[in-house]
Amino acid sequence: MKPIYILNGPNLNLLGQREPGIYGPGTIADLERRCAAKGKSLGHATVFRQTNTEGEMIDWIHEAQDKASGIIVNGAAYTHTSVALHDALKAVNLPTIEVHLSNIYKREPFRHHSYISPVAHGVICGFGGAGYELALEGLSNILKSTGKG
Ligand code: CA2
Repeated sequence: MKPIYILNGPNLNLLGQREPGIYGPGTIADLERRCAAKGKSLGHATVFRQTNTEGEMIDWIHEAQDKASGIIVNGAAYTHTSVALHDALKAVNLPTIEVHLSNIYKREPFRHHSYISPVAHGVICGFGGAGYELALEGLSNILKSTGKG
């Protein structure tokens, strides 16, 4: 079975260093470990990556087309700006769950629009790192119900 790709956008490498009130105390390495453990418990390998560049994120989505069973994506600020991210996710047509640590609808109005949501199966936000585990459960159920997991 192909792994689930978990792709994280800009500045998420700073988790645990600043703004713990918004994003929680955990680091990106903690998040990666949590995802690997949750994935394993559900029978899925995970590939966890973070980038500060839009093009790299798009290259990883293209790579996922052949190498992944599904995608969990926290596009970070690109969520609110990137038509390119929207187009890439639409093109690869893999089951995709959008995740945000914070509740983007409780924050500034510029965070209320997502270019990812229209091409995602579902969206989870406001649960901190637990949202990634919920996304893994949801994606695992989708893959099992479609005979791909
Ligand atoms: O809540 C989320 O997961 C976000 O995707 C995080 C993005 C933000 O632009 C989105 O609106 C919501 C920002 C990630 C920046 O992460 C930081 C972590 C620690 C310190 C500073 C930034």
